Amino acid sequence: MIIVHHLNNSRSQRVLWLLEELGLEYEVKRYERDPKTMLAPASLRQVHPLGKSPVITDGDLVLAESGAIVEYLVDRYGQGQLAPPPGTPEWLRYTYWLHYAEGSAMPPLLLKLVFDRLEQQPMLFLVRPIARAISGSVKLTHTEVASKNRLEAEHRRFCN
Ligand SMILES: N[C@@H](CCC(=O)N[C@@H](CS)C(=O)NCC(=O)O)C(=O)O
Repeated sequence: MIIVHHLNNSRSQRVLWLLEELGLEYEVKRYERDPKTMLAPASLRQVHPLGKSPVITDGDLVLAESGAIVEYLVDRYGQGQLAPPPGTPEWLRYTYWLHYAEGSAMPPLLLKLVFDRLEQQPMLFLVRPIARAISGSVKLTHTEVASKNRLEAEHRRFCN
């Protein structure tokens, strides 16, 4: 039986979505983030040393990294569904987008999340404008403009 070690509000959704698409049976073991730090509980580290979610177990196999889990499940249980045949141009494109999600799309989104949170934190009145200026500058160069330009370029290349 496949067990999904699922953290609330996490990329584990990618895995649950895929399992539903493939119509597979699975169990969900739930973990809750620390409400202050938003980090995963230490118990997740006992499943996999990365200590992050998602992790799946399937018999003796313990696998982390959502992209690797997606590849494993499609390869092991997909029976040709959801992935094009290896070696074809469609397969290259599939691999590209699979890795794009974590490799290029997620870092700017995560930076934005972190800096948005930082701006909401309680801080001294005098410090707030400085924190906002730094945060605004990072978001502008590393999140909004960067991710918008990148996405537009990707879409022009692949979707026309
Ligand atoms: N690249 C990893 C990222 C794993 C990751 O950062 N998971 C987050 C949830 S989306 C997590 O466990 N955060 C809690 C923590 O870092 O303690 C993947 O795609 O699985």
